[in-house]
Amino acid sequence: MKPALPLTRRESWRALAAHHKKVGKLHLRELFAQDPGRGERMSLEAAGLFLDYSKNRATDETFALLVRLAEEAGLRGRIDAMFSGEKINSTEGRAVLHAALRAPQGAVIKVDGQDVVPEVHAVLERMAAFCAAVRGGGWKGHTGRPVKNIVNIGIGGSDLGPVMAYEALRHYSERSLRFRFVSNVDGIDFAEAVHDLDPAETLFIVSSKTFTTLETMTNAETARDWLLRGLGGDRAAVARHFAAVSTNAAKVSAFGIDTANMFGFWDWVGGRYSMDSAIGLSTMLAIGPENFRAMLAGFRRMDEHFRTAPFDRNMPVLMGLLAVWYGDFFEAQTLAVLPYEQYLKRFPAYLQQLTMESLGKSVTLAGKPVACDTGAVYWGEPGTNGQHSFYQLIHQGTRLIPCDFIAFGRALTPLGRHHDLLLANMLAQAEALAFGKTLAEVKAEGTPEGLAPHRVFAGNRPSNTILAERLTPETLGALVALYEHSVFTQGAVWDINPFDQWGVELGKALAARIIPELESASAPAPGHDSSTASLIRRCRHMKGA
Ligand code: G6Q
Repeated sequence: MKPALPLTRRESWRALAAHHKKVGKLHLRELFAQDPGRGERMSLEAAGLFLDYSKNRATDETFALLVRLAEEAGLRGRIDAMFSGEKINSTEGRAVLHAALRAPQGAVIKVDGQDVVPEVHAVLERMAAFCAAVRGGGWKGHTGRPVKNIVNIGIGGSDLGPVMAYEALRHYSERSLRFRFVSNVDGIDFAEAVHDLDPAETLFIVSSKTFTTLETMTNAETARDWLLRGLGGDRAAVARHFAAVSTNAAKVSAFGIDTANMFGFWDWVGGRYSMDSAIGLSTMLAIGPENFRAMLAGFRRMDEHFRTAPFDRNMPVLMGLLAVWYGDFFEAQTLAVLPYEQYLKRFPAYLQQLTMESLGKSVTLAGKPVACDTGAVYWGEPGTNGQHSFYQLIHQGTRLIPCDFIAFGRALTPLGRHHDLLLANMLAQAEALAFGKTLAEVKAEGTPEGLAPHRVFAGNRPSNTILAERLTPETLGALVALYEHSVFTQGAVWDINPFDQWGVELGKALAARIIPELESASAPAPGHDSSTASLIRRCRHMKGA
């Protein structure tokens, strides 16, 4: 469904712009004073997650207007189109069906007339059988020893999800297995990952949708050399020590991997939306098939909520609309994601790809320049560490940085007072950001005149707080799906394609040209700007060429 008018000329956009003039300066102190029930009222539960969105610079009217914006953007039709397998990734001619990866057995989702759900479950079952063999010690390496180390080789979407999920669900992982993740083409990544591993006990999972990615194939070849060196050079060893996750059977087989140990997925799964496909093989090896299925169930619950809940009670929709509100009307450039949960330490990095690769676009679906700012810079670190570094700027700097706080009511490993201290800090930060401390309050504490302005906290810094009872595979699935669908909502409002990533291509192509220029014995022919040419000369000189 094509919206009739460009975004910024639509009625809802203009109404929001006028409304922003009216409420943009309202302080959260006033909003809370006017409505004592605000904290409870502006909250929502879905798929095991609780969202408090009351500390946002928004009134009931703001939310009503934002919902109108979503409606005018045709969000409902776009959601239906995604879930029914339409080729909404129009620049790549593909359906977008990560939701099918967690569809229950028996559901019917068709792509080009073909129901994809049975294939999804067939792959999940093969993954489960493989995991049972490896985890149970039945899978033997080339010398007859069971696997103790699992090294996932992949990059981007074939790495960030697996790393994040492994770290997030470590509590549930099989501790007798060691997991490592290699992504960077910098050889140090591989060297450090294997320096203390015995090849006879090591299984590599080469995770690459295309099986052509420079970094992954370079690391996979280095891994194969390392393995063969360590096991006496018999190429038959490769089949016992390598599995692949890919859509490219020919290339997997050419590499020497037995396609019986290849786990497939489909072109309708985007890299950054693939952690719940076979790309999650390392996750399943770590936490076991049952926990993996529980994670899928969490995704599914959030999918259902997103698909069916009215927009004004829809968690991903509200979070996506708030991101639009701050980015386009308050000119916020960034958004901080602050998990108060050490296991989620890689969650901000994961979200960076999900949000920024998806929403870093400047043309609409029709190829016209967008009329407003699109994706924000997402960043963050786990609390409380961030409090002792960059929170200063969030509290007292000149920029508006909306924050998402994430925490869990119960610790997975309760240790003395730790969890209460952790939660108290998170609650305090959100409170301090919203309400601040006035000059009068600072002075009333007896602060010397000259110091008082330095100790003022303006407040009015918005945040969401997401709480769940415990970090479980299911809550992780729901949390990831929450952000996936928030991204979808933002993409729909901006009328951009959140499923392609053409912006990564130019650098790749230029690197392919520079590689031989660095490696060749003779000086490269001219053909670069003077800066790049001189840097190439210097690099060649430094490596002694
Ligand atoms: C994600 C991108 C990208 C991709 C990597 C790895 O949405 O498509 O990050 O996941 O470039 O690609 P391969 O899995 O094909 O190696």
